[in-house]
Amino acid sequence: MRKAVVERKTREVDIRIELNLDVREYEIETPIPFFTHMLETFARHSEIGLNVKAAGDVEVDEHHTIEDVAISLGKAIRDALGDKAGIARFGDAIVPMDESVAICGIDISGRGYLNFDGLLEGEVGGVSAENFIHFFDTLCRNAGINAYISVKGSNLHHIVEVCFKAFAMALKKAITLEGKDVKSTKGTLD
Ligand SMILES: [Mn+2]
Repeated sequence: MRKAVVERKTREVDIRIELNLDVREYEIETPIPFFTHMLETFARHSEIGLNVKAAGDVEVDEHHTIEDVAISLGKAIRDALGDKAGIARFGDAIVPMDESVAICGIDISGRGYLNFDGLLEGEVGGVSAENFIHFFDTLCRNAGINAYISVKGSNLHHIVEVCFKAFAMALKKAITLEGKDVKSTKGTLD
């Protein structure tokens, strides 16, 4: 089974994530409603089974909670993928959302790197939008995913949400099982 459980308790956060790449149910609880909305969007469009229970020191600000969910989610994806045998490895998506559009390409290479092209400035749902670039960067580094995200638009809610949709749809393709071998001339994706 391609699944993982990650728990992360620090002085700033208390997070538990259960992830199953091969079921579709999700339940997300965080103290930041807009972030919950984004994680639900991610789960829905990646079709990854995801149970997130996150508490954090949002009285400081939202940064720690968003960052540590990204660390935990990234580790859970990496754990659940195991040796990555049989996965498509690459995935892509071009997703419009009203006036906004995002392009995402993913390579589950084992090497975490985010190439983000776009402007996320301002506040949405009480969250500074730059936290979402940090979210994707932290997620990619902990999951061993190389992602390119390009986004433009004028409504910040749409701009952030369409990034989550495009990332999720590209990841859905990349984790799809299509064979038995590790898709690399090196013979490994670690
Ligand atoms: Mn929305």
